Amino acid sequence: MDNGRVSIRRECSALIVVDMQPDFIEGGALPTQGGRVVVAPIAELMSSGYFRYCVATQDWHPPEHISFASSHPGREPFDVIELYGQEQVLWPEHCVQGSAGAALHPELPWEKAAAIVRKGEDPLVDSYSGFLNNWNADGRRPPTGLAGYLRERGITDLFLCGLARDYCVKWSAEDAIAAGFTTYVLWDLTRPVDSGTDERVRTHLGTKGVGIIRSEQLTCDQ
Ligand code: VGL
Ligand code: ZN
Repeated sequence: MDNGRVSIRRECSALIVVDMQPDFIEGGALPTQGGRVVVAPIAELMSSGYFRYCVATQDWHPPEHISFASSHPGREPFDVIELYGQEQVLWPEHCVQGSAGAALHPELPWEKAAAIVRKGEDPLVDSYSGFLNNWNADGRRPPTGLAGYLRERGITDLFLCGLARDYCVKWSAEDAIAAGFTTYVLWDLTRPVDSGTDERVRTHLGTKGVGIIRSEQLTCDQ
């Protein structure tokens, strides 16, 4: 599959554009490595007509969100703490609701998006995945409703791109597979916060059954 063509079944396929927001691009509050590079090719894919739907996710935190290091006195960004019995990375303040860094990236054709799913709005719960929040105080991961939205529209195949490869794309892909979708990550259209994790992320997703492909492999028959 790695070198071959991947044929998109348009009628049952959606492109999921994860967190394409200025804060995750160079110059932003929580930049990925090379995020700038994926903007133009993602714009092209959104406009390609290859997918029945494009759906976007948008990281959307209130000020003083629990994932911010600044909300934990004495902590620094990228410290790891335990929160509700799980590991929580503490982040620089990013994607604060209404800020320029939280906007959908101005160079992408958002008029093509059928839906935009905001996540991370609960002040006390982080959310990497577009499908499920991270763990809450009750040890649950509340759904965003995205799986139901896609399922009700007859979508079975998902193609993920966007930022960040090692957090929101990775978690979204895992939850998509667990929810029963045939799931691909367009690896070249993602970029990580920490590129040191690339091989681990790729292997982990592959083990879960996620197809790791390059955008140049895509063909659309219909
Ligand atoms: C993300 C860390 C914190 C992401 C969001 O979009 O990957 N990473 N919030
Ligand atoms: Zn966030």
